[in-house]
Amino acid sequence: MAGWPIDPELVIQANRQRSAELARDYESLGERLARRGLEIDSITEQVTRFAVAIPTWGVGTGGTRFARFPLPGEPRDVFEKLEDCAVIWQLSRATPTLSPHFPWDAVDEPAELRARAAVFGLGFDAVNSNTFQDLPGQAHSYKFGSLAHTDGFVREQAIAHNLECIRIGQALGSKALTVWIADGANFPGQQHLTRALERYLASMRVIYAALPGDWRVFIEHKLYEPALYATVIADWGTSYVCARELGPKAQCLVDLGHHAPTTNIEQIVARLIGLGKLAGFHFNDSKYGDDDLDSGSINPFQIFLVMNELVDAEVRRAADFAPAYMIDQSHNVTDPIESLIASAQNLQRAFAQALLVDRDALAEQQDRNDALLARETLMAAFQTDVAPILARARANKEGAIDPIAVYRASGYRDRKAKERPQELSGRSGIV
Ligand code: PSV
Ligand code: MN
Repeated sequence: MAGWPIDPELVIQANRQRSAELARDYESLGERLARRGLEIDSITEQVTRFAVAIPTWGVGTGGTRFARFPLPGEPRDVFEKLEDCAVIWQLSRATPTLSPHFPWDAVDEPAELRARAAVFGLGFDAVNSNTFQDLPGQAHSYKFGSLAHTDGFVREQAIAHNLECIRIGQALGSKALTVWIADGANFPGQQHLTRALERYLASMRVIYAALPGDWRVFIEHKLYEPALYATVIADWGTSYVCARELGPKAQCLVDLGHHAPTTNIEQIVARLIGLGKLAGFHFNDSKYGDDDLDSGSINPFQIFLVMNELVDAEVRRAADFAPAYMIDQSHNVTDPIESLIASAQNLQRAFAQALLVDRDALAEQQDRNDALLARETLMAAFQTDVAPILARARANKEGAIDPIAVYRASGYRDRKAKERPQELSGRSGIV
């Protein structure tokens, strides 16, 4: 494609150097998989089709509530974010869409943004609304909530923003709105727990009614933060009840970081699939809370178990199953482009491993209550090194066999550091 941010010749040359080694590794893995009755090219073909959306906010350096350490050359507006996303897409070939956030990504002409993205072959996944912070000139504050606020004027303002997001999303070619609200209470007694949810639902009904026919709304739950005592949409149960109340176009989005550390997330995923209400994911990884660490960097087994449920649902053609895959991470100490490439790869790896699960054997072992062998069947898939499949999938689409190496060799970050002089802002926090 003309206009790639990284010279395609660099990718071709780097791939040439690695192609003989990859061919040997691929052949050897193919032989081993064949012994298990698996055809490697068909797995590669399925992996080639794996796609996950990049969050536009993810390409800027993240931070904690203590500090943010900006990286030279980080994007200053959504057009520069788009360029960074194009690098990730060019090298990984697994990230063909962006998930934008408004008003952070506000532009005068959304159609222009769409056209600029299309130059790289990029499209738009779910649009995310933001009623969790105040912006200059805003009439009403979200300090005490938005869609569930006690004051009807605040709720109206928050509803209007979501309707605006739908309008922008339509211009971008998106088909879904993700609604995460920070509403909740910091102290027992601060909020009437039942009425807060009723107010939320009443607001969401207005938003739901404005959805175009082929759109969905994704309800994103979160256990805590910034509300530290009780969050209005705290868990998948509340999210499910709201989605059911609203109707078929409302589904539940699972952000992996939005649960207590010991929660069995793959079971939640299985429940939502069974109920026909799984909207999709915000993938990330965590150790303690909503850490927003790189997908697969802490608990790759959990991601594999989630993918296992997803592949299982796909294989048995579960009803109302069309999950949207997005990443939602905060990159505090790495180059976000590298982190997002590695994360997309880790998700693709878990997907490939899940494709290797011997589902007939597993079903039979489960029916016989053979706990040990059932576990071994899953582990055989998880413990397979699928790196040659991932590399081949990328190379087949003119991506890089070793994307991080090509990215580093390209000098992209240094170039951007010169082109995008740093803005001195004291901002901290997640974006
Ligand atoms: C909240 O923690 C969240 O996961 C929501 O998806 C927000 O929109 C996103 O992070 C962006 O910061
Ligand atoms: Mn999220």
